[in-house]
Amino acid sequence: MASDDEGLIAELHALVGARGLITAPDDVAPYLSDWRGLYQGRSPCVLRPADTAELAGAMRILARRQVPVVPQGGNTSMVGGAMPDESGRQVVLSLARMNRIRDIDAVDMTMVAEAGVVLKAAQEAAAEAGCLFPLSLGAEGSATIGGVLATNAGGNTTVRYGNARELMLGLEVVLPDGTVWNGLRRLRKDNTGYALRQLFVGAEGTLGIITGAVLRLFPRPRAREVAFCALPDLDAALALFRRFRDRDEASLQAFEYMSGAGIDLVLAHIPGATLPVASRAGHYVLVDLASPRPDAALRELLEAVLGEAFEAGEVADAAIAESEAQVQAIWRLREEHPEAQKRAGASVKNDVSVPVSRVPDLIRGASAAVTELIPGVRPVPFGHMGDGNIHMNFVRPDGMADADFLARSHDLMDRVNTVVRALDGSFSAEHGIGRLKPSMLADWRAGAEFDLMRRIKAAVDPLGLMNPGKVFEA
Ligand code: FAD
Ligand code: 2HG
Ligand code: ZN
Repeated sequence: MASDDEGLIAELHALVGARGLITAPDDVAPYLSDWRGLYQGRSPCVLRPADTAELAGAMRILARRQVPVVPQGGNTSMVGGAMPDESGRQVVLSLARMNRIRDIDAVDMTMVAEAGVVLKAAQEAAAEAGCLFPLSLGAEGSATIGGVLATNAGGNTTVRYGNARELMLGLEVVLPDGTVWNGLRRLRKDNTGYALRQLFVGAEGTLGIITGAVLRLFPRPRAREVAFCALPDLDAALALFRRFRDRDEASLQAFEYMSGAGIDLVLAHIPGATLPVASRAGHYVLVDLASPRPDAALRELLEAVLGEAFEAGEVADAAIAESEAQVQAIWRLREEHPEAQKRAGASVKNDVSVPVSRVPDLIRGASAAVTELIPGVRPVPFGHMGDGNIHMNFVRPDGMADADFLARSHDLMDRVNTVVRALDGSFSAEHGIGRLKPSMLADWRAGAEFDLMRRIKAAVDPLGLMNPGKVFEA
């Protein structure tokens, strides 16, 4: 260990104590690799402060010593956002110990949660109070409130409730120099100058550390219906979405697309997964309807819309969940897509969005463009069709070595992005920029927009210590 590191560790240890600092290499190791296995970082230690005051003190030490900081929540980033680089200079800052729910107010419909609260724990606390915290995603058992806000996570319910930024009213943030900004206001109207809280949402830890948040709660659903539908083609998926939206937009809480290839991977690699419809199809959607009104008659709505769609030839077969266990089994087919893909071999992910009306064009166009580049590649598009965000992913061809396929990642992503650009879309819908996509950001947002981002970064983090190499190139 370098003597600089020894001095730093001694000073941090004096502040946060043994529970607040991990230094043994075996214990530091789990913080240094990401879920996708794309990056392997190095760090002299992992800082785990107990509260905001300790964290602020640690930030003052790090700023004085000019040590870069990498905030980490549940470490579920899909773009290497929470990974330190290979220099061994960057300190990982884990928010895991700051996991208290400070307050729930069922009149104001708010929850004050610390950054390290796991998303599922926040959902459960809201449910215990008779409310709903609607953000929902496959990694919710590990992802944290700090992480979902720092990435402006979307997930399955964006179509109804919006992204993480729409679910947040106030923030507490520790700035790079250790200043604490307490903006934990629970107001629905608060036009007092710049909306600074929104600056930190989606900033991926490059401007400051989110330590707590006021989250919006909603009435809990008292009626729910979930269906899994097999469809003949992509245009049918769009037509079905329109039918539900036109009939009762407010009841649509998720509309998720899956391809035949994706479902086949789930059935092959996830033990216990079974197809709820009679035969396999090229395309599927999961429809989740919910309402706070117990008399919402969602079953009638679902059957009426599916009946019309059958008549129109848009739905080939459908299964409606008859129990909570069946709801979970249907959702599992969707949520196990990332894991099934991981088990199928190397894959390249493109978290892209287009206007909803262009989703069929996106899937067809990107699949064709990448198949032309790499014959035999397996397109596995899936995701949040109701908000236009499709995970336009590709698994390596059978028989191709993982490394050979991954060597083509950038060419492959370029092909997809060309299609996305032509459809007025975005190269990053919900996972963020992280370490994977800074060059894309510089390219896509070049000009006044990128220049303004850089000026904000320089103003808030003049020493460039906050999560270097993420969002902006190192
Ligand atoms: P981390 O991965 O630890 O960090 C993410 C970024 O936020 C990093 O840049 C990190 O430095 C920064 N950060 C973390 N905490 C703080 C903090 N307190 N202050 C400042 N910066 C911080 N994302 C979606 O949007 N929708 C999905 O449907 C979805 N599904 C997923 C499914 C799986 C199986 C997996 C593995 C990931 C999925 N993700 C999804 C990606 C991921 O972005 C989310 O899981 C989540 O937003 C990350 O939370 P986290 O606590 O794990 O953050
Ligand atoms: C999801 O929607 C996540 O399941 C992960 O955003 C997507 O694996 C992916 O590409
Ligand atoms: Zn997603």
